Amino acid sequence: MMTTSIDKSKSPRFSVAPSRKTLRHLDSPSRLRSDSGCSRYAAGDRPRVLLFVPPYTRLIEPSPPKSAFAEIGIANFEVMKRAGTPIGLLRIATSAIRAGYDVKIIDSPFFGWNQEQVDVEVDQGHLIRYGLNYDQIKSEINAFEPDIIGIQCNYTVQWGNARLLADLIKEISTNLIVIGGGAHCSGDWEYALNDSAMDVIVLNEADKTFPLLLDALTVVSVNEVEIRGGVGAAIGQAA
Ligand code: B12
Repeated sequence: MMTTSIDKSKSPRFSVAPSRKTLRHLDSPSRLRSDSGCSRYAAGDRPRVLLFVPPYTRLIEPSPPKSAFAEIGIANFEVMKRAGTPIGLLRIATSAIRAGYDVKIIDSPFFGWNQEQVDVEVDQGHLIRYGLNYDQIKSEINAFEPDIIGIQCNYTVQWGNARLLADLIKEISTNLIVIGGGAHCSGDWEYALNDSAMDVIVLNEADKTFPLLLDALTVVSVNEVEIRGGVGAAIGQAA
């Protein structure tokens, strides 16, 4: 029998590592306590959690002239729009609701399906951003008055949009805690955390971790954590 060994040092290490110093985040440390969430909990209200799929970007570019595509009448290549249920957010929302939180999901690409704007002109075509615009997102945030905001980033190509949304949220209020999660954040967590305004990144499946993290962010004393489920080190586990 033949065996083959794989030299892992030669495999590509995927990352969106910036070529400059990371921004972390303009020298302010992560916030690990939601003051408004703690006040809500202490007043007998449910802390509020808003979960976002950020607006998305897609590329539209002309087919190469004289190519087989052009010959059969396909003038443009377009990355299709993402349509689908954000299953990951539904799952963490369910566990957060069961743990006593008031949760709302905003699927920006879907809610603003017909809103498209040219984001960047590139060599041959352009990048289009679609979904809710930033004024609409701001109004949603102001209307719901969340304590904590979660951003899903499953696709590395959409990381720039997730990062922009985190900036927008911190512009609204630095007291809002921003949590990132999803496949991209899980795979490239170091840069997701150190080069964005996100306070916490949750790795991999978050069905159990997310409510524990919410408890840790809205708890006033360790005894209270014990009352809620006995997970004193939730922050450590989540980070
Ligand atoms: C289903 C799927 C799709 C579906 C999506 C349908 C939908 N309803 O959204 C379709 C077919 C459309 C799709 C398309 C693409 N996909 Co896809 N897809 C998947 C797949 C197989 C499963 C995703 C899923 O729903 N999982 C189930 C849910 C429950 O899990 P989840 O979303 O990961 O959520 C959990 C955690 O991540 C976390 N979590 C998620 N969000 C958040 C947010 C917060 C705040 C927190 C705390 C936690 C958290 O908690 C959740 C519960 O445990 C993954 C591979 C995988 N195994 O994950 C690839 C995957 C996400 N896809 C991938 C890619 C590349 C694509 C495409 C770009 C492919 C292409 N070239 O066109 C397109 C993009 C589509 C677009 N237009 O933008 C890559 C992304 C890699 C990367 N780093 O970019 C993956 C990881 C596959 C891979 N290994 O290559 N995809």
